[in-house]
Parts: sequence; structure tokens; C-alpha cells
Amino acid sequence: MFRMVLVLGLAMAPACQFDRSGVQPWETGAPELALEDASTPAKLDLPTVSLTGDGLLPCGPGSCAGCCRGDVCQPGDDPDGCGTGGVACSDCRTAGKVCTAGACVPCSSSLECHEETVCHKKPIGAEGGTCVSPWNRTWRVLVVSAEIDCVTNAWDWGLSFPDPFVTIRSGGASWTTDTKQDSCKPEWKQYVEIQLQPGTPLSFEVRDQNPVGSAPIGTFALAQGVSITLLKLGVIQHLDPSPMAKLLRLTIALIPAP
Ligand SMILES: [Ca+2]
Repeated sequence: MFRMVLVLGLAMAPACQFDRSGVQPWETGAPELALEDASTPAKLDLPTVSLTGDGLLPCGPGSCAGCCRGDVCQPGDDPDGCGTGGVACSDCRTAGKVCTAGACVPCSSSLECHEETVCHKKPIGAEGGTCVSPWNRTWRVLVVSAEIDCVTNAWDWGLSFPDPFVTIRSGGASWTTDTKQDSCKPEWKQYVEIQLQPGTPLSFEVRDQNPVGSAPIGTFALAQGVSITLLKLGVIQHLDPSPMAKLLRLTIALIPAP
């Protein structure tokens, strides 16, 4: 093997040479090595090296402020690598927890949960929950409130205000809230439980109940389904600032069912 390398090296040598005739050493770009200097003790000017926290010492309480994954010091604030004071990193993610101040703790809101997960609390309103996938899960779709334009629009033949109700539709199913009498700012706080998948369509139609039939106020649709961003926020605020809008605002809350 050695001989073969040597032969190869010799064979390749000419290719590495080039004609320096007429070219000064400083013009070739290659540094010239002065062989006689090799015997002179070199003056070493090494940078000061810290012996802690840079992997030179085994990762541990004395060398790492975060946590240790094997022998590597990690910041310790990641759900995959959580810890402080040089302890072994904990995996909060698998446990559905979040990393706060170097400890795996239950989530308090979906915005704390890693990537595409939401904070599932049992019961709703509990202080802490578990980060879980939002999909293939039952959600409470809560119709909170609406604001209806009663200034530029006449309702009930100009005699009163509208009597709004909301119909929620998803797939082929539909649910309808109570009717609020004579209200421009109705509050329902009524929910329906729907199992959500990526792309599950969801629509909301607000109408004015009349003695006979009903009249449209406004609609809002999530034809492509609810995004993970909205699920994490937990609130949908549909605003329509257009001059023709009768439905100025519709507020929907999304809560993972306990
Ligand atoms: Ca009415």
C-alpha cells in the first residue's frame, strides 16, 4: 500500500510543479519556506484558552452552566435539552412539557408549546397542561361574541336592532347558537365540539332572526381548515372594515376539549 502511494506521489509530482522562470517568489502567492529557520525555536503566541465550558473538561457541574448531552454542554433552555447547573439534559418534548428556567414543567399556554403542538388542559382552566398534537382531537369551537353595524344599517324595518344567531358548519354538519334579541353586540359564549384534522373546513354565518325567516348579517369561512397558528392563539377575530359590512367583528375561541 505504502509503495503504491509513493509511486502515485511520484507520478503526480510533475503535475504539481509549474514553471517559475521569470516569476518572483512573492508573485506566486505561495509562501516561501526558509528551511534553515526550522531549527529556530518558534515563538508561540497562543490565545488564552478557557478550561471551562468549551469541551476541554468533561461536561458537568464545574464546566457547564446549562445541561450536558453526553460530554457536550448545551444551553439548557431547549425542550429537547433542558437543564441547568451541568446536570444531564432532560427531554421535555417527549413528556409533552416545556423547558422553563432549566426545568421541564407543564405548559400554561399553547404559545409555549414546541412547534406544532398546543397546550391541552384537563380540566379547561387548569394551571398547567400537556403539549399535544392539535389534530385528530376534539376541539370546543366557541362562538364568543359579535359586533354588528347598527348605525348605517336598518334592522327589523328600522323599528329595532337585529336578533342575531350564528350557524357553524363543518363538513356536512351544522350547529346553531341561541338567538339574541335586539342586540348589536351579542354575546353567546356557546360552543360545539368538533374533531379537527388538517384541512377540516369551518364556517360561521351570522343571521338576523325575523318573525318569518331570517336575513343575512355576515359570514366568515376557513375553507382550508384552521391553521396551527390560529389553534395556538386559540382565538379567531374576524374583522370586516369594509363600508358595506354589516358584521363588523366575530370572535371565536378554540379550546382543546378536556
Ligand atoms: Ca330581526
